[in-house]
Amino acid sequence: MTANLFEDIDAPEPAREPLAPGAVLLRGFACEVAGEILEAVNGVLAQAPLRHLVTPGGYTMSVAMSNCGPLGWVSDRRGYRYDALDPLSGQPWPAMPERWKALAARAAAQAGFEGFEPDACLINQYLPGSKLSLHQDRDEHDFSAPIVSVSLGLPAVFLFGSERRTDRPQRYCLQHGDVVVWGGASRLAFHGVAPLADGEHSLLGQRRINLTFRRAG
Ligand code: MD3
Ligand code: FE
Repeated sequence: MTANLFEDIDAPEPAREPLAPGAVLLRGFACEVAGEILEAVNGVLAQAPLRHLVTPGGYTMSVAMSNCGPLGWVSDRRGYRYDALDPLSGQPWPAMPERWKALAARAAAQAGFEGFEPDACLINQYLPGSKLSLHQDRDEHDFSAPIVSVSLGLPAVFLFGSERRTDRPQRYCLQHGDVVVWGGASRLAFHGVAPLADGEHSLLGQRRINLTFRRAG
């Protein structure tokens, strides 16, 4: 038998690491296209700049955010919601690049979610010290669709709990190019990001960018 010692490496599918029921880590899935994604991020941010949103409780978020696609996630003193218009410009959010949609759909399919069609992409920028407190993503209409996240730049410690806020979360390091699909039983899990550590990334400098693809409407 002539076993192909490289068959795992040659396989077209990336390593699929199950994190929890419905949650799958695709390590390095977006590495090859990271440069191209970053160029498109810059294009989107030229139209819809990053901004620090205020929570309904009156706190200014340390993560800077923007969106592209038909819907964008926003927060202000009135609450969290998806809106078709950027409140800064009063204009629709920039279009979601077709290549991003295709990447998100391909990642979702790898995790068993066929036919994922995101209508919102939230862009989060973390600088050293930026964090995202433990929360659930529940402003979307239909929780049967997964959320696909793409991490770029500096690594982050991602906190992943259960549907109960009080359960102690697991910690994972999310690195440049990592893609995670969060669906099924993990869709309403509490999660967050620990304060970003200092560092320098060759492509992104002193920051981390996370894209989350969502079916919001
Ligand atoms: C698990 N962003 O934007 S991405 C968010 O790294 C958010 O910027 C983090 O949480 C970030 O809402 C984490 C990973 C992620 C996104 C959505 C999830 C994990 C999730 C929804 C349900 C469960
Ligand atoms: Fe979230």
